[in-house]
Amino acid sequence: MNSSLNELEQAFQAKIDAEQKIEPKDWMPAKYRQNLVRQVSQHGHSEVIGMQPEGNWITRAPSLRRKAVLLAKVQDEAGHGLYLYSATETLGTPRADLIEALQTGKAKYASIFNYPTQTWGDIGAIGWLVDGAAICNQVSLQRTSYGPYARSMIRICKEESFHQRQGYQIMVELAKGTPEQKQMAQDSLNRFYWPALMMFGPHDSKSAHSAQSMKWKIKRETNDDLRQKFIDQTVPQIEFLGLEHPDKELVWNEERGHYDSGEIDWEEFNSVINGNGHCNRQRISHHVAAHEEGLWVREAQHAYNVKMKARRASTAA
Ligand code: BYC
Repeated sequence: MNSSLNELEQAFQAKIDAEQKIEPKDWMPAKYRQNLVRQVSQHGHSEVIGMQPEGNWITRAPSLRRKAVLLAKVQDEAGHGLYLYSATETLGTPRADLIEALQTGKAKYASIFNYPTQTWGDIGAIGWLVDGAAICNQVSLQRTSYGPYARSMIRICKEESFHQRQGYQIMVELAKGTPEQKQMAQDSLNRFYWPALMMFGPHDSKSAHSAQSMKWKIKRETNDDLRQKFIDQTVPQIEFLGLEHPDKELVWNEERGHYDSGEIDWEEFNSVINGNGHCNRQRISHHVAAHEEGLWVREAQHAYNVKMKARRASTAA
């Protein structure tokens, strides 16, 4: 490595160690940029693809109020996708490249969204567990080293808190309802609990990116630490609902001050992230169809931009 590059890298790391934010025009190592583009764009894809399982229930929500609330939540997810794509674009990767990577399977999105939403209870479980897991992770990402990503997280976390409450409220109503409703809540908890734990990624010892991402403070807490936080906070929530915990091996460990838990089915995790989940193909083909349907909007926006640019040039001349 030549000495000037070495010096730049040292100065970069010193800035990170001093908790200063890295901004778009600052010098950064190519691998820092690449790793951020990967994580932030995949985060954005998760928000956008995550609209599908919930969007599936907008017309079937049990009341007008529930429809309005769910519609607002799904629209928020679209907004999160936009902030995150914009943050990624500040790193020099155009939106079209990000979309292409998603649609061709080069970029991943959270595995949880490849599970189908079969009942209204699943909408409660997603809000409570999926948004809950997302908040656990994203609260720590508010302190991520890249400025635009950190700032987007602050607003996203506020909205996710509302999402989590709406999901838990659905669960409370079902769990305190008729025996059939309570059973629906239990089934949704059973189906979404383990996939929610998978949202935190592989164990630290198996995580390809964690060590470098922690050093660069792209990630502020490890996959296992965040997962543990989520496991611990979910136990009293399940108790309050009066539901059975899906993890039969869960036990309080006095010495650690945390719950010990059963093992995740990593074979299932790997199979889903490699494209073989229940809904992977459906999610992508739906995204491709929606993107093609929206082509006229992008063309109209482009034509308008060209026209406005020409008008500004002629006024300036
Ligand atoms: N699903 O080295 P690792 C939401 C991949 S959406 C799929 O530990 P890293 C919401 C990982 O990408 C919130 N893939 O990676 C929206 C990597 O693959 P590549 C989503 C996963 O990045 C709508 C490989 O496995 N939140 O709230 O250090 C409705 C090795 O993993 C998963 C975020 O995206 C997974 N679960 O750590 C409702 C948070 N886990 O890229 C709600 C931001 C791992 O080498 N992201 N992989 O091909 C992160 O914090 C980190 O990227 C992760 C993974 C903790 C997810």
